[in-house]
Amino acid sequence: MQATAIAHPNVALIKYWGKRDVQSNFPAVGSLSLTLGGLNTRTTVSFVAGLPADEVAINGQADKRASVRVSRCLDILRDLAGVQSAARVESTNDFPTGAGLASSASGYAALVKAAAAALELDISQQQLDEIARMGSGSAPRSLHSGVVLLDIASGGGDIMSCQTVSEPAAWPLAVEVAITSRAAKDVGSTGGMELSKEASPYYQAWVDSHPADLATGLDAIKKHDFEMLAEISEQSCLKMHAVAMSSQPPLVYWSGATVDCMQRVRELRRQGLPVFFTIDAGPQVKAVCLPEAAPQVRAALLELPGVLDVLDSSLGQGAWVE
Ligand code: 2P0
Repeated sequence: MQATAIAHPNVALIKYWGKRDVQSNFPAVGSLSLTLGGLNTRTTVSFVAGLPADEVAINGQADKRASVRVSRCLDILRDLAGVQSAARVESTNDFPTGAGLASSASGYAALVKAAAAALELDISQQQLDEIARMGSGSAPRSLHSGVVLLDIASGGGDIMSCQTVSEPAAWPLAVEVAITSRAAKDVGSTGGMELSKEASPYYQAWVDSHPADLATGLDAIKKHDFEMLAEISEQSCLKMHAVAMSSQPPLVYWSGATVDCMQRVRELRRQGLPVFFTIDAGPQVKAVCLPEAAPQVRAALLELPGVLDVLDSSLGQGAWVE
């Protein structure tokens, strides 16, 4: 009744921001993401007879806040398996946790993968994607390799699909992650999304214009058109942050160093280097580039004051059982 799984975090190029339904954690928009090989979450789940309640430790620290969502995912899996035992969950990340690096995505992907294996459950990928989504809206994407599309049915009905649209070898991309802070963020994604939905005058425009952005992103991936992907990805990122910033109270996830990185990346692209930026709910900047440009991008970001480190990543595989 024990298994270990490894999952990579992911970064969305066409962003998810906002929930159609909070209870089922169903997203208001789809998303297109890259699974980030080289960054790892490793999670062991052990179902222990007689344990009074689920216990969760992240990087060796008991985490009571994560426990509610973890138990929500485990309850569904326990019901399917007809098992009642509580579980001990131990998860470690080899990258900064809770600072806009999608640790919740890789965390819940590894959790459901490990728990399903520990329970020897024979369930479909679709079911696993949906259970991972109950933990974190971006988690199903980390169950899949390369470039991943999380699509939702338009017009009601909580139907989603999540699949690889381009395998890592089909169009290799590199991601240089500029770390500008190691602190956990003040407002998490869930709170930020709810605030944006309630209090940003731009929220509905974001939702309404999203399907066209997703279609353009997909088209760019299919055509291997880097410039097209760069333009639509930067626009989706800036739209998402405009929605967050226009909430009341405003949500600003950036630091001065975040803006410096964005400017530097745009300057590099103007000079002909195939690179663009994207930023999630935190101050780190992800520079997406063609692999041959990665060393130059990395060196340029490391030169900026305020950049503490640059992590190397390339497209990786979906979560797997160790
Ligand atoms: C994304 N983010 O598409 C967007 C962009 C952050 C900014 O998905 O509330 O931690 O758990 O469903 O999955 C992060 O959101 O949020 C996220 P919940 P999650 O990558």
